[in-house]
Amino acid sequence: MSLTNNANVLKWVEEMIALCKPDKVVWIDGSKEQLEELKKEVTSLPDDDPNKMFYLNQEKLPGCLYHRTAVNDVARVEDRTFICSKTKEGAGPTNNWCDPQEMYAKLRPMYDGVMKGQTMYIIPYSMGPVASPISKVGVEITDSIYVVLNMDIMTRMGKAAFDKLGDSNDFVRCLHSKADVDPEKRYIVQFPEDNTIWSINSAYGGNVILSKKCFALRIASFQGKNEGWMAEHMLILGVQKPDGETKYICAAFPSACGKTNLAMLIPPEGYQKAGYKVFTVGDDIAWLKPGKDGRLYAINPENGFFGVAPGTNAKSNYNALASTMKNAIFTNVAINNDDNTVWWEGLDKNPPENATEWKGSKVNGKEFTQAGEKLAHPNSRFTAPAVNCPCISPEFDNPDGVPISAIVFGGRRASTTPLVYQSFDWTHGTYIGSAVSSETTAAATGAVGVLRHDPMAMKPFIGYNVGDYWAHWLEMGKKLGDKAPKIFNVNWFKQDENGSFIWPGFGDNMRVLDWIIKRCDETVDADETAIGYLPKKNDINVEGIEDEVTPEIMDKLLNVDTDLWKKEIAEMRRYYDEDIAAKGGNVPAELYAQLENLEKRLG
Ligand code: OXD
Ligand code: MN
Repeated sequence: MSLTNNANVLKWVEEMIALCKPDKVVWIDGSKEQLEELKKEVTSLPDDDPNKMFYLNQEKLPGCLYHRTAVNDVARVEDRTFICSKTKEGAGPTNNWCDPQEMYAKLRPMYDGVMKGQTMYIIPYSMGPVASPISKVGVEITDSIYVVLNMDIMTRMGKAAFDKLGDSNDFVRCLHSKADVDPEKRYIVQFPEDNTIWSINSAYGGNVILSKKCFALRIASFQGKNEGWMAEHMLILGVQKPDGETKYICAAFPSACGKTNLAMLIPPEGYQKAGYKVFTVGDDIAWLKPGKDGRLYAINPENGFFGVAPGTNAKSNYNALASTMKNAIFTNVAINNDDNTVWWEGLDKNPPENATEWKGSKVNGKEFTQAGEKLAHPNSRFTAPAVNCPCISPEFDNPDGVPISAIVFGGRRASTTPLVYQSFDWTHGTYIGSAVSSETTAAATGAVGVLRHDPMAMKPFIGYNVGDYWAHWLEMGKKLGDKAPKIFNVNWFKQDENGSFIWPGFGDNMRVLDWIIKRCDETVDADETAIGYLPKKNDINVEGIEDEVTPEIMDKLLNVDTDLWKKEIAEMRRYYDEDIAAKGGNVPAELYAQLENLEKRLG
């Protein structure tokens, strides 16, 4: 029985049934009973079934499940991701493009009958608190129970989403089939003008949890441009100060630069004693909209965390680890067969001897890791409910969102970029965002360790022309005027001559947030430099880490090397000219002007 009378939904579902030809159709109401049935079903599959999920130790990890994906299906696939806007210019130079009708014609035969002998699940979900005016509804159709169970964690899934939708046509139509998981026929396709996403031949989270990158960033960024708001690849955190006031900060870093760690930061002891607390609103995506008072408000459209497991431990991110202790799904980590729990590189120094590595072979984990092999895939993941997070913000479900005081950009840069600096204004901050670049990691397929431009950390996620996206940023700044958040840039990854990191990072990043908040409160001065406002040397609090961050190290962290910056400018000019403008991106004149001003200030 269908869960809604919405004629638009029913018509679309009928079309998709006619196309995919499932044996059975199940509407996901979000009830506990239904989800328990699905868990039973998916864990009862034969061990060699690629869709199989496993119960983990239900005493140590209650409600937790395990899944491994095909070895060629372990990350997002940017080369097979398309923005099919009506025109090529609509998608712009940062996206693969194909004419929408051509793409539909190519994919339709692949979906034709793809669910024969299988069940189609219809998943209604809300991105953001159901009651929030900023939230939006999506419906995902899938043939994968793994997707249903992940969507339950990552979104507000179930009938309430249809109730929110009413008879409106404003929902995103998401179609997923794992098909035969053939990487040559894998497609992750957004049709922004149709509010439609089609994903086929993958069963890996980033390609199939269509609420996340596909909707909440690619489709939503396009919607935001048209409707006057922003969908950004940003964490949202709140810092409660000793005086009780909480300041909210958004931060955009490219994939695997520690967004989840910063979002769940535990302040150093001195800060805790003084009464500071950090609250997580979101770890990956922010939807930002001007509120009634003219300030910029953010909601986290998601309801859980899809985090990278390796490197997560009680020290690096206690809160993330705690979030995974119940009702979580682990994908492509290793199993400790002694007690049916999970393990990954960086969890601790004791790889289990009696292990199953992520591909499914039983190995001696100690010998295996000593031989340089990885027990868990470097992009193995946990899907964990936000409610599990010990520091989840009391405002997490606030339909109005939280008012943002600062926006922070950052990336992995061994040199050039100082620990922190502040832009002169929103337009300069937009330039800084456009200049974000980082060394690549394992979150997407491709080479690791190469420097790539990743404007606003959104390169793989802007659902339209990057030039128009920058223009939209500038437009939003004009709308917000003097109520706009202040914009900063950070770099936790500066290295010394030997390639060692010189900033301790993790919880100590609180010291930088502290400076940022003081700048927002206008309670600390700064040095005006060519690149922006920099902290005065003694204004980054190093109490408790004086041995590690000596005055000499602080000099290095805050150094602005004119020669390196001149190279940076030359590279930015090349990037704007060759990678963007020459390839159909309309770089706003205001950004070129920022580049020229920066050049002049450097002398
Ligand atoms: C992610 C990513 O999975 O950014 O969040 O790659
Ligand atoms: Mn991300």
